[in-house]
Amino acid sequence: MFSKILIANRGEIALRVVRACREMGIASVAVHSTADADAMHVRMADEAICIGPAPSSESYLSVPGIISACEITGAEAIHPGYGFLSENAAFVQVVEDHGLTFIGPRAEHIRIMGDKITAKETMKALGVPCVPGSDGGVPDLETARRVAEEIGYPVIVKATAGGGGRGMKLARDAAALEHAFGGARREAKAAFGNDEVYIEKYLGKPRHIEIQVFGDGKGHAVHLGERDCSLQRRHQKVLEEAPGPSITPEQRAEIGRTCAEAVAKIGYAGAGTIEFLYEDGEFYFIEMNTRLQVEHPVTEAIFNVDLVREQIRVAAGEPLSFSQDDLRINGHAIEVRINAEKLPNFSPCPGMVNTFHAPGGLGVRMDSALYAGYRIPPYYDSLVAKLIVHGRDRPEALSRLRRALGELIIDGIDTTTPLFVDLLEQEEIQRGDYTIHWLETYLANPQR
Ligand code: MV4
Repeated sequence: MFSKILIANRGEIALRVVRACREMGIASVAVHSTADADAMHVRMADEAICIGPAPSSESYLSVPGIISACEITGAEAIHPGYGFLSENAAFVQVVEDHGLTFIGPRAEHIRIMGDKITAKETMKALGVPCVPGSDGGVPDLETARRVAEEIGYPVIVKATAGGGGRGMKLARDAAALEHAFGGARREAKAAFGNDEVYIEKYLGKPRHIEIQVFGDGKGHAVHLGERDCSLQRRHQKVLEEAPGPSITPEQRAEIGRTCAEAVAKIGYAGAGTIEFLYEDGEFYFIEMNTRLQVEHPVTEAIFNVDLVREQIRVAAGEPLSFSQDDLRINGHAIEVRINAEKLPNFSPCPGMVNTFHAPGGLGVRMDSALYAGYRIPPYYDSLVAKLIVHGRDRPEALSRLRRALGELIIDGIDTTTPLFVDLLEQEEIQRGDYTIHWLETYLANPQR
């Protein structure tokens, strides 16, 4: 096992990794920008090193800064958290070239899943159900027309270097295809420097269901069920829950086994998330994320596992501490993302937090790096807290969420908290009856 781990991240996720390290008897090293000298992850870690100025590009994304910090402190492994360098295959290569261990999958697997066409080809070959579409890239409009006629309209044109919704264009009919194809290419070229695109059948009212998988890097893997992450605004998740309200135990077992077998076959190491669109009882693969996700705590809650501890164990060459048969779902969990944003426009709202009180009690978890007197810097992501509730069933989790939101106090800045109080009153939320489009439709029609 490692004696010291460097955490190449900030905020609540850096704190999350510090906590896992401490419970495992591993020393932790925080890195930070000059803007984060007073941040909680710096205070909570055993050691801290400043690696650059406020902009992420010169600090949290600085490969020389992070490698140097490992050399100075004697850290043997790097936990990347999410975002920043967590899905950067070139970084993983540099880490390994310096005799350090990356706590995550191999560079090869990050590379495969980072290219959406190779990800889809790989998953299809491994028996994972995919959205009908082009086999690989679509080089020209003529090919695009042929593919679209074959699969039928509406179709969606996507950038192979994309993900998270950028470089995506919908074509409702043949007349709209030329514009969509050209637009997707241009956007992809501008955003990613790569204009390769592919085409899929457009699904009109799906849910976003993602399967949590975990591989030991030696050909064994398990799944930890699904999360329903359909409640999103502009491709930013807002609320996530597990298990998915629409998924039956039989469906879970089948798609879960398919996913676990797929990642086992490629020798995948560590945590991974296989994203699906789910419509009319069918799963359609869209993308795979090769990192720990923001919403991992809902899975931790219902399976009673520590996913960060498992990441560290696997990276150190140890076996997973559970088998598929050990994994049983207990109850229901919901996470809401508390962002430092002003409603109704979700405009960033950094600044001084005067009062901070985290809710607590049975079934309540708050992952946050906030404290009273902390000034939220304007340079980074606006996520400031994740409130995760766990109950014996979904209604209990919902009432616990309502109760916990009532206890939360964040004074001095605006947050997205009032949105969740509103959402809990909506029938569709109470019933778990929502698609990927529900939230934006709700927000576009001011209530009451
Ligand atoms: C789709 C789709 C409908 N049909 N693909 C958006 C981000 C990227 N991860 C994939 N996305 C979508 N792909 C097909 N074939 C609709 C979306 C989509 C979406 C997906 C998940 C969560 C929220 C979404 C919001 C708008 C569009």
